[in-house]
Amino acid sequence: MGCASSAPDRTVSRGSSSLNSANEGASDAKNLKVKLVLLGDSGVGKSCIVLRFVRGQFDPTSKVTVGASFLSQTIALQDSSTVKFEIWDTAGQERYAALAPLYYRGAAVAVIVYDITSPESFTKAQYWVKELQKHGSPDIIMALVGNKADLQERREVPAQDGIEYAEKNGMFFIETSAKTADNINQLFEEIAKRLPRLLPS
Ligand SMILES: Nc1nc2c(ncn2[C@@H]2O[C@H](COP(=O)(O)OP(=O)(O)OP(=O)(O)O)[C@@H](O)[C@H]2O)c(=O)[nH]1
Ligand SMILES: [Mg+2]
Repeated sequence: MGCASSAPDRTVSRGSSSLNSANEGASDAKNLKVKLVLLGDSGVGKSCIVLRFVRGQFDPTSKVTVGASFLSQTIALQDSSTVKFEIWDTAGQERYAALAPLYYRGAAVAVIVYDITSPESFTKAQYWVKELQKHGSPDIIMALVGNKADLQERREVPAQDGIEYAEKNGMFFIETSAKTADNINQLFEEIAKRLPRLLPS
């Protein structure tokens, strides 16, 4: 079973406040809805990151994503506002590369993932950053994610390389592990904090 396998579209609230279901369909000042796309080489762990975030699970036996898969998750922030992430988890295999614009077009957030044990995947992440700079929304929020941080002994991409590349490109940087859950919620919480807020009417 792959990490994205048949995970249902679920809404879960975290933190002290509960969801106001009447507001789920639309964005307002307190309840944002954002389109988020994950991009990156095949095997870096995109689907596992989503599965960990949405269902709190990790599946070590993985199937590649075909085309893309969609899940959503709502988080409650400390100020009692909520953010509903509508997540497009794209397929990293080269044969699906031409489909990517269908998913990143109109996305408010792009999460670009590499594997800290794979320099090739770091190069591929830089390709996606450039592609989004050329063809993504001009105000897109980009996060650079070094995943598989649990595999320290096999690390080939120094954290400093990720930090520097992200800084140069105005991105937020974090290292995660979908396996241990390290920094997975923090990734989405940090993104939520960076979203432009609608002014209350
Ligand atoms: N050790 C470790 N393995 C991970 C981690 N995240 C994912 N994996 C493993 O990496 C493999 C690929 O994970 P996926 O999430 O399917 O990769 P993907 O980026 O979605 O790949 P595509 O769908 O082909 O684009 C699986 O065997 C996972 O179990 C992690 O944080 N640590
Ligand atoms: Mg996948």
